[in-house]
Amino acid sequence: MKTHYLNYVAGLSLIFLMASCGNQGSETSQVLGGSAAEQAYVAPGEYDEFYAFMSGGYSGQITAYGLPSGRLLKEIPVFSKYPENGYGYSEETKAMFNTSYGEVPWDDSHHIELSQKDGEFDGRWLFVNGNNTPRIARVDLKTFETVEILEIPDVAGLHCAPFITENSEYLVSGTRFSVPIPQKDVPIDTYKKNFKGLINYVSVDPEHGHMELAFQIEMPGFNYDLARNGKGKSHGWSFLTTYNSEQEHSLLEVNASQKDKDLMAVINWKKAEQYMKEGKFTERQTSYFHNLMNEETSIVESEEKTLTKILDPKNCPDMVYFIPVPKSPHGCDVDPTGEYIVGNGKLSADMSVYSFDKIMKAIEEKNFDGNFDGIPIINYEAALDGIVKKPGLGPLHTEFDGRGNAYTTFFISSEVVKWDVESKEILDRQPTFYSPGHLVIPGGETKKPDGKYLVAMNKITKDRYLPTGPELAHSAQLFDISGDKMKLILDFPTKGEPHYAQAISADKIQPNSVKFYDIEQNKHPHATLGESKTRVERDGDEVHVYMTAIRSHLAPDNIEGFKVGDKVYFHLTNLEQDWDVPHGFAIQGATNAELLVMPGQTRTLLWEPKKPGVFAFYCTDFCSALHQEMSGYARVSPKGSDVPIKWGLNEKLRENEQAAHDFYEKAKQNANIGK
Ligand code: RUQ
Ligand code: CUA
Repeated sequence: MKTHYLNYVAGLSLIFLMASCGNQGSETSQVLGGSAAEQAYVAPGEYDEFYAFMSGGYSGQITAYGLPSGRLLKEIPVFSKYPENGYGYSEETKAMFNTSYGEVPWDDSHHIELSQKDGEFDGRWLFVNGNNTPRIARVDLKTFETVEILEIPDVAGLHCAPFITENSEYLVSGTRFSVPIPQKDVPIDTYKKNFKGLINYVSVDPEHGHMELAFQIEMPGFNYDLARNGKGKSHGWSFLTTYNSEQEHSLLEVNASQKDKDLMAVINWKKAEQYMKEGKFTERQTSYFHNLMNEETSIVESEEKTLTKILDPKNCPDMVYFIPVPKSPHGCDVDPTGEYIVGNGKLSADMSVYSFDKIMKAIEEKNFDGNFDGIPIINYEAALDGIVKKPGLGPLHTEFDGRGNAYTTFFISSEVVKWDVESKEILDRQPTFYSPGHLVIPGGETKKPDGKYLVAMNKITKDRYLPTGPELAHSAQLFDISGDKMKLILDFPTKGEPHYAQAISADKIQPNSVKFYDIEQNKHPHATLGESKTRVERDGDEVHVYMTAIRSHLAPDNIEGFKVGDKVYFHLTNLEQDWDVPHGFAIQGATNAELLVMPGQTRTLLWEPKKPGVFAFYCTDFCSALHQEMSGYARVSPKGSDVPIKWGLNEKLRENEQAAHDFYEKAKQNANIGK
């Protein structure tokens, strides 16, 4: 009964939508009432079934949403500084933004990749690329914090990244723009002679997740766009779409669309590993930064690296091939069995589906149509499994449900199309509002998709929501894909412009969340492990304040003896050990941001007082009923004055352990009122 009704509703909605393309916001909301809304409804107090991690595009960050509710759970700062919690402003995290260009506090994040084991998500880490200053970041899903950023040298626009292999061996990352390698001052019209593209293999340490640039493959000067790695039988291979095989450098919209077919790169990375072992690489001097949060001190340590190892396909036979793909390909997706590779030509009317077995056979039989720069081009027909005929306009990305179906987004005709991977037959199509880029099915790029939902991430919003000035909220649309036909069940705004997302069952992440922070594990050199150890130390113009926070006071809370021109470092240790009790710290006149200090952690804020007076500081996180009382004063005297350093919470407490203990107990009781 219910399904019938829903089908009827879905049909109706289609009619409404087709009837008016201008302003259908109200019509869709009418037909989306009732049972469709119920499917996405997660009652207050209940949890979502999935986490969806969306890249933030030009926000440089990641957002975590719950599915099916579409509720925004958290914004995780990655490539952009984030005053909300002091990421990039605290002394401990500043180094996360170090690059060979200096401190770069912003980037453009596109592709989320969750770590995998045996071709399934394991819920440990999340990787994301920074396009503009080529970088890859790692987020630890125990804490939802960015813990590592690795710069990738000698590439430009790291768009084709960081695509993961089935045991997280590598993050395959290709350059979007080819550039002179090594960088040098040459006329742009020497493109064909001087410009090259690098495909980077970044290894991931299986125990700690640490990234390392294992090797780079030097390729012709195309634009490397997207990639996927093989799985199951095709494990050990990477597939990367390229455009601009014309090798043009101006007006690409015309000049890079001349040829009927571009090329997909097919890389045997196991072979590449073998060549690396045999020493077939060349080394080159360069510069790139590796920034890693030390787990014990929680301080980011930054290191400049100066050497890379490069493999040249000319010296490494059987490592790289090309296959023709019709008309400016974009997405490149491998089905859960590892047999089918979908190449979407943006300007092609059809979609080409390749067979891994056929590719292998063609390679074995040397069924090549010449080569490009010595790289063999596999015969198109020999590699092709079949064609999806006239599926829609502007195919971009494909994901799979694990039941033999593929789902492709069509940017121009603004729809999601479901088709049968084996028969290539089209099974269903549903409109999206409007122009979807990526789509995501939980586990949709793994061996075991959770084919219950699909989220389309739309590029053009127009009339979906109440207007918010010229920049409208982007929209994500949730479809139920458990039945034969897709059903639109929810529409929610997103932050930034999400490019890609990955979604994972909550039970792979939720149990691992760190809940207790042992203060004894804090090895920060400026940690203050107990209120009796709080102090203020002057060293020339530098003053170090060793401060603690516990509900509901900061210690010390009265400090005198600062002088104009000092550099004051507030090292704040949060003495709480239970999660959900961060404390914040802000002081008037600071020119950076606040600190938000997690339980058991130490964070440092630099304050440079500019004028004499008495300045207030306070906790910024409403941590208890007496949060408003969690404050203090800093006295600043003129430069050269002789006011001595002096601090206190309460002199009696500092000298008398029993009094201090009683005070904390009382304070904690007060703090728990109303918590
Ligand atoms: S791309 S909208 Cu930046 Cu992944 Cu296709
Ligand atoms: Cu601590 Cu408010």
